[in-house]
Amino acid sequence: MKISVSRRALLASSFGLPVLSASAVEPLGAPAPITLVAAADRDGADLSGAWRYSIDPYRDGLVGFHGAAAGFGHRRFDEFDVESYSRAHPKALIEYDMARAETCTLPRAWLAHTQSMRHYVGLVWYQRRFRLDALGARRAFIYVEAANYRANVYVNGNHVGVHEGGFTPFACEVTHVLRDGDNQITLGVDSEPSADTVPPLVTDWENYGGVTRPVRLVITPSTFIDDAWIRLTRDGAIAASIRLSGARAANRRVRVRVPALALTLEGRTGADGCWTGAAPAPAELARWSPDSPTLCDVSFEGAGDALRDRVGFRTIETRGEDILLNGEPIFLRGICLHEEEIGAEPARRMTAAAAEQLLRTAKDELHCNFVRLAHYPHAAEVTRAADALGLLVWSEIPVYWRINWDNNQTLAAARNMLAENIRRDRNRASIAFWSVANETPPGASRDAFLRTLIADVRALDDTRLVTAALLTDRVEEGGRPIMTLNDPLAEHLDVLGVNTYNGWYSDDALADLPRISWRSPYGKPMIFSEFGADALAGFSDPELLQKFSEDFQSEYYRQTLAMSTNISFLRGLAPWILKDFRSPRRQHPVFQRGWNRKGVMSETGVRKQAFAVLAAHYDALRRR
Ligand code: GCB
Repeated sequence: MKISVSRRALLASSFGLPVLSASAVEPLGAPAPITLVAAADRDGADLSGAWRYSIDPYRDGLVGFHGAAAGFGHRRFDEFDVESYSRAHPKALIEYDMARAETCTLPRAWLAHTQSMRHYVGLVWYQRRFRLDALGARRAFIYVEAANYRANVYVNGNHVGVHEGGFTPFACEVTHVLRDGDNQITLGVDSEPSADTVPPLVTDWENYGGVTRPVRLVITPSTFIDDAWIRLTRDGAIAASIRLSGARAANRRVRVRVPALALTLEGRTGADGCWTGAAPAPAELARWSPDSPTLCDVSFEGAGDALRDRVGFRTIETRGEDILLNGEPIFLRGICLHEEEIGAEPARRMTAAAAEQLLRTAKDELHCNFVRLAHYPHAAEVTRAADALGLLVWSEIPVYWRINWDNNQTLAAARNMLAENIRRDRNRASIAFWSVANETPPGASRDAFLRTLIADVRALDDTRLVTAALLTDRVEEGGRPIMTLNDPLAEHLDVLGVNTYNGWYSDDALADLPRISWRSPYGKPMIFSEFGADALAGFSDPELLQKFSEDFQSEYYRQTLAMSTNISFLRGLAPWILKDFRSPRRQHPVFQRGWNRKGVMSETGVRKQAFAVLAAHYDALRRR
């Protein structure tokens, strides 16, 4: 069966117009920014490797000392050979020379460049050269998978884009500034947070300034498939959407094929270059699940362009207090992760191998079916690995703690991150939840801010659930602690996340934890999106059960897990956290030394006692 639809109303729900930019929220129907889905598979060049770099703590390369734009001799992105120019013009004053600056390897956070960069916060310039063979009538883009936090991009001396947000990809078109042959690219990456950024000044993780994911030169046809999405809808259809970008995007034939299902959807794009089609899912469709992570090859074709992907089909929804995967109730056996590779000196270099190592530990050893990717969008390698291994994913943006709820630019930045994250990962079957916030105190401005984000998720992707990690109230009744969900946002979410640290951040005796009762007036599923306690791997203190001992942590796990079994509306667990992670807030000189020690394994992968406690609990749950 072939069905084709091409109407603005459908497109609004398929591509989630209006489209957002970091600087402002564009009006309905404004052209979308370039998404460049599947950028890594296109022609072009991976610009990973050796780059020159130079720090610029006073932002001399951007702004003069009286506030005007930086002048000649300061602009690191200008394209000329400083050394030969200086010889030819002996009176010229040039206070940088990128061609003779230090060399580093990208991608990775700059703390790995040299010891002196360990705590650097601010602007760093990166530069390298690359070759291009005849572009002809094709288009070219610089695609940056992540640069933390704000990045300016220059090619051959031209400013081609600026991006805010350290965890999502962006593309800058460079078709008209490239030359056949030798070209120069310069990135100015500024890691400095402020009260208005997302995340804001204070978090509980290492900021990892730098270019942490690959940068690519991407070559496309003049009109190309910019966005392509396929999904199983809750009413049992396979729907697909394509958006073409380019001068000839309107009224073009497009086609989506899933050979394993003998399924073809085809039609023509509308005036805006968009098309959506749908057909009932074939009866033989093998649905993706953690137990059976079936992926199918999919091809998207149109305007002479073609993309491939491997996609799983499944539904995720709620019914009362249940979460249903493919129509069946599921309990989520999860664990939280930061984007930090295993090792003594991580540099947020999340290769496919590093992602697989982390996720396999969760899946094969802890018996997880779920991971919470805290507290920002993780590398695409992670969600790809989750698809392949069979792990449901909670994906979130860094709307964390003390956001400036009243600043429209902050809201625009958060909306843009959310949209970029969703557009990047809508084809990943593993993604079950889009989370809009972590531990934010209720209030009118915060509620309005987060309701906007929730509405954006629903417009961009109606096949996932919306969640957030909420704060809770605590009262004592008859000497018994009662934890209550009391947040107006809960009405707008599908699933309620709760981070609970009784016994770690409260002085409850561990043995009392199972007596704590939980109340929710919302009739919705709840997940413990965090619980945990610090332990230094190898530090044992069975007598005293001192905090930071493995014995304390494992007992905390036993008692918290016992508490969890008494909560009728609890549908999942994601303890904090798989691995110890860097956090500048944590400076106990014996136990922490800059690491948050709530991992069930150390930063180098040493399993703590709590690891086995959690694994045994999950093993028992999965056998039920
Ligand atoms: C939390 C935060 C998480 C922290 C954790 C902790 O509630 O969401 O980012 O790292 O607690 O260790 O205190």
